[in-house]
Amino acid sequence: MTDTTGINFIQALERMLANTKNKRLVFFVVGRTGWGKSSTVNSLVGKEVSKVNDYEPETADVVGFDFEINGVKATVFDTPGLCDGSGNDEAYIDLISSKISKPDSMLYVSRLDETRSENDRRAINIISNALGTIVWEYAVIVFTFANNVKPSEYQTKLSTKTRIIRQAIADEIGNEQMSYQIPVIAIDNTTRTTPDGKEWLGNLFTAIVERVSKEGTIALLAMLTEDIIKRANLNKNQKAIIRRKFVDAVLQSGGAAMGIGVAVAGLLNAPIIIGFSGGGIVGTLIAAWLCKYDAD
Ligand SMILES: Nc1nc2c(ncn2[C@@H]2O[C@H](COP(=O)(O)OP(=O)(O)OP(=O)(O)O)[C@@H](O)[C@H]2O)c(=O)[nH]1
Ligand SMILES: [Mg+2]
Repeated sequence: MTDTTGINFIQALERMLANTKNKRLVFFVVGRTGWGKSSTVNSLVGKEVSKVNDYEPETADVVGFDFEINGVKATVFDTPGLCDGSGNDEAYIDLISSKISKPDSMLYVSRLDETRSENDRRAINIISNALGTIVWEYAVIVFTFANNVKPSEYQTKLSTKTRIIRQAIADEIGNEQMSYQIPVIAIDNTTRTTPDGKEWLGNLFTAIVERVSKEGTIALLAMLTEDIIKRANLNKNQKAIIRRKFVDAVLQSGGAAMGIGVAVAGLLNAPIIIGFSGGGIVGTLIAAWLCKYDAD
């Protein structure tokens, strides 16, 4: 397909992806030991990339593990031992900042059924000191173990816990507005649904795409294979949010300079490139893009 400026859309996408080829997406998963960090990463990826522990680790560490989806390289940094009472916070702050410069996405994991907030406050303090308050811009708050809460108490517990965590972040960073913009997603790694009967995976994917750093957006979208999109069972609203983020990223990453800005902006509404059967990474990105048409 060729747009009005004569530049082939697929070629332009290929160029953009080539620009992000050397990009390694950095995810940072934070939360107390046993609260479901590794399980959450595995739920997202759809297979076991991070080891799920039924025991408590003894030493504080920051562990990075690498994986690749659809040719896009990523590293997930996990924080076993954070706030398990054994570590020295100063040392942990140094350790985190020595291993991670700037994550593209941060998942802040806490249990929905855990009401004490001292551990959260401590974790929030450590992260903010190690990576700077800017890290909250890329954050998604994830409440695990949602099904440990009774359906009748779910909404109340969710809003209470949301308020407590956002307030703890606001107190730490001195920025209420930034804190209250962080999306909160309740999940349960043992089932597809939360106590309100809704599927959670699509919400989590969408929130991560919404919050990922500008530099990481195209790479993250290129990771969204048809498989993942199907598994997440994205609804129309979620797809619209992802499309919006994609268009913004194209416009910001030089799409305008390539002359495809206007064409891409037009794609938000125009049904095009149906029937394109390219392979590889661009093909998959297009597949992701096309998912808008089954929702309209
Ligand atoms: N019911 C329920 N169990 C969960 C959930 N998430 C994780 N688990 C279980 O909780 C235990 C700990 O999960 P992990 O994913 O290893 O937790 P972690 O935060 O990575 O723990 P560390 O690596 O030790 O810091 C495992 O037995 C998981 O199966 C959840 O959402 N609901
Ligand atoms: Mg773990």
